[in-house]
Amino acid sequence: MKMTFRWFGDEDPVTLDKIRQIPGMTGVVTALYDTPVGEVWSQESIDKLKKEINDKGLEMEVIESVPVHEDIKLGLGDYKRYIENYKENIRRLAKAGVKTICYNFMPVFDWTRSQLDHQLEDGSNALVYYKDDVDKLDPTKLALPGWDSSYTPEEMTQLIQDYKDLGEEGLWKNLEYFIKEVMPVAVENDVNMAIHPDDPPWPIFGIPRIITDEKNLDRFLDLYDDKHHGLTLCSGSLGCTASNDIVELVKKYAGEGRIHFAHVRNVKILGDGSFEESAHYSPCGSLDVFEILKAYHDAGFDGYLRPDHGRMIWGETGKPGYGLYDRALGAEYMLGIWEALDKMDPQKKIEAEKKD
Ligand code: DNO
Repeated sequence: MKMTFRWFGDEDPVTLDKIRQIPGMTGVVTALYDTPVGEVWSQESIDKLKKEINDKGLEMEVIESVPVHEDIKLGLGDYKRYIENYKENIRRLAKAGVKTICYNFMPVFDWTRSQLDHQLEDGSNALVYYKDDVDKLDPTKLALPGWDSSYTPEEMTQLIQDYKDLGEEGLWKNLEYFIKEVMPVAVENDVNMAIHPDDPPWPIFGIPRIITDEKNLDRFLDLYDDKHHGLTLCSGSLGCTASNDIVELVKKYAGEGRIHFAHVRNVKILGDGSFEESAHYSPCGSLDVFEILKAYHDAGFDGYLRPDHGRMIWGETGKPGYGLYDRALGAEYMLGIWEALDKMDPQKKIEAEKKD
C-alpha cells in the first residue's frame, strides 16, 4: 500500500512542504486544474507539475481526475473528439510515469452535499448530506467545489433535461462506448483506470447515477476484461448507505486485483438517506475502518490509498473536506493500523526474519 494525499496544486493552502512532513506520505494525487474539461493537457505542464512534486521528495503516480466531458457521457456533440483527447491524455500522463488515473462518470454533479461546514458537537465542522435539504435545492443555482461551474442556469437546465432523457441505460451505453475506446490505450501504456463511484450512490435531482452498488460495479467491470480496468473504491461514497457492505466489497474487488486506488473515509449513516462525514477513527462513524484496512491487507493490496475528506479542526479554514489536520490524522491512524497488520502477519514476519 502506498499512502498518498490529495493536493490541489499551487493554489492549495495545504502546500507540498506541509504534505511532505506527514510521516509515511509517498506522494500526492493531483491534476492540472487550468486546462478546460475535455482538452488535451500540455506535456510541458504535466512535466513541470511532476518536477515540482518530485523536487519535494514526493511522487506523482496518481492523477485525480482526468474529467470526462459531459458530451462523452451524453454521447452528443463533440464526444468523439473528446474521447481522442482523453486517449492522448492517458499517453502523455503515462510518459510522465503516472500509473493510475481516477475519473468518474457522474452526470453534471460530482459529489453532492447539503452543507459544507456543518458544526459537529465537538466544535469541528464537516460536510453533511441531509436528504430533506437536498430535495429543496435548485440544482441550476448550485455550485460546490469540484463541480464544473462554467454553466449558466439555462445551460444547466438543458443539461439536466438531456440526462433525464438519456436515462440509466443510455448512460450505461455511453460508458461502455467510452471504456471500449480508452481501455486499449490504457493497457498499451500500462495505466490503471480507476472509476470513482457516484457520491452519493443514488440518483439526485432526477438524473441517473449508475456506479452505485455491487451489482453495478460487477456490470461495470464486465465491460472490459483486463485488470487495468478497475476501481477507485471510495468507502465514504459507497458507504453512506448501509446496503453497501464496504468490507465485503473490498474483499471481493481487491481480491480480484481490480482496486487500484483506495479512498478511505468514515461516514455516519443517519438512516433516512442522510449522512454526516466523520473522522476516520472507526468509533466516530458507521464504518469499521480497521476491518476495511484489514480486508485490503489480507488481499495483498499494493495500490495507492489516500485519506479522503477530513473535518475542519483546530480553527483551520480552506477547501471543504480537504484541510490538512484531519486528513493527516486519518493518514497516521491508517498507517498505524497497516503497520500493526504487517507486524502481526505471520508470513511477513517469516520474510522479515529471513532478511535479517
Ligand atoms: C471528492 C472526490 C471526488 C473525486 C472525483 C473523481 O472529494 O472524491 O471529487 O475526486 O469524483 O473523479
